[in-house]
Amino acid sequence: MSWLERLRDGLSKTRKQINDTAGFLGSDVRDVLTNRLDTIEDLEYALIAADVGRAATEEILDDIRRAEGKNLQDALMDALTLQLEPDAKRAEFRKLGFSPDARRSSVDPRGHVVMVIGVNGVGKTTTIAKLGQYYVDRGKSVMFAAGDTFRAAAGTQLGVWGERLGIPVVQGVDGGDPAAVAFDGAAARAARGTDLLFVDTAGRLHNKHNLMEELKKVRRVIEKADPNEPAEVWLVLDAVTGQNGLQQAKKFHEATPLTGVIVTKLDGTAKGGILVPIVRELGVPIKFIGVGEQPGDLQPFDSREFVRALFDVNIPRE
Ligand SMILES: Nc1nc2c(ncn2[C@@H]2O[C@H](COP(=O)(O)OP(=O)(O)O)[C@@H](O)[C@H]2O)c(=O)[nH]1
Ligand SMILES: [Mg+2]
Repeated sequence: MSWLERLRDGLSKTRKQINDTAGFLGSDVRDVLTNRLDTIEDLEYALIAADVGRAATEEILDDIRRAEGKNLQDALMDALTLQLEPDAKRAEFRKLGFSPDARRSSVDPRGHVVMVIGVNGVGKTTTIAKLGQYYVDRGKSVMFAAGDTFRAAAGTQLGVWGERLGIPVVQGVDGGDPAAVAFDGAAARAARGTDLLFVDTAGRLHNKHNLMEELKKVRRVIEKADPNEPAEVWLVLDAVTGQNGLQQAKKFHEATPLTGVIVTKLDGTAKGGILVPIVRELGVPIKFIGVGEQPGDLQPFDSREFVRALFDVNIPRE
C-alpha cells in the first residue's frame, strides 16, 4: 500500500463521520443553501465531532456559503485546506481567492540543531530515525543525540536506528543528565560541521523532576554549546490522541516555543480533524506527518494532499 493509501485508511473514521452526518456532499452549494439548510447544520456537528474546533468550523461554513457554483464537497475541501495553512497564508489565500495549489510548508531547518519534544509514546525516537533518513537521502550529513536518558533503553533504541541508517549517535548514560547529552551533541555537531543534529528528549521524568523545566534547561544548554541553536523545536504529536494532544501541545509551546509540529500515527485510527486546531491555535506549521513505523514512513505535510486523502479523492492506486 502506498503511504497515501495508508493515510486515506487512517482517516476513514473521520471521513465516515462527515459523510454519515452530512449527506448530500455531491450537491451544489446553491442547492444546499436554498433547499437543504439542515445539511449545513449537520456538517457543523460533524466537523465539531471530528475535533476541527468551533472557530474553524464557523469559518469553514462561511467559506462554503461564499462558494456558490461549486459542489458541497469541493467547497468543503477548499475550506478545510485553507484551515490547515498557518495564519498569514490563510489571509493571503483568501485575498487572492484561494489558490488550489496550497504549498507544502518548508522543511529545511533554519539552522543546524533540531530539538524533538513530546510526551512518551508519541513516536519521538522513531520520528528522529525517519528524519535522519529523510535528510540523508537529500544529501545532508546528520547526527543524533540520545537525550532521553530517563527512559530505560531509549538510548539503545536510537543507537540501533543510528547503526541501521549509518548516522552517528551521541549517547549519555541511562539515568544521567539529558542536558549533558544535548550539550555534547551540539558541541560535537559544531566541531564536525555536520549539517543537522536531532536531539531526542525525555517525554516523562521521575517524579521529582519537572519535564518542562528540564526541556528549558536542555534548550539553554544547546544555546551555550552553539549560540544560534537550537534553530528549531519540533513537537511530535500522536494523531490518535485528539483534543488531549492539543492540550499537551499548548503546554509544550509555553515552555519551549515550537517552530514546527510533526503528527504521527496518521495510518492508525486517527482523529483527522485535530490537525486544524493544531495549526490554528498554536499558529505553528505542521512540518511532517508519520504514516507508519519504518524509516521511510515520513512525509512533508501538504494541506491539499491531506484533505484529498481525507475525502479519498485522487489517490493513485498501487
Ligand atoms: N503506526 C505508526 N506507529 C508509529 C508511528 N510513529 C511511531 N510509531 C510507533 O509508536 C511507538 C512509540 O514510538 P517511540 O518512537 O518509541 O515513541 P517516543 O516514546 O515518543 O520516543 C513505536 O512502537 C513506534 O513504532 C507512525 O507514524 N505510525
Ligand atoms: Mg523515545
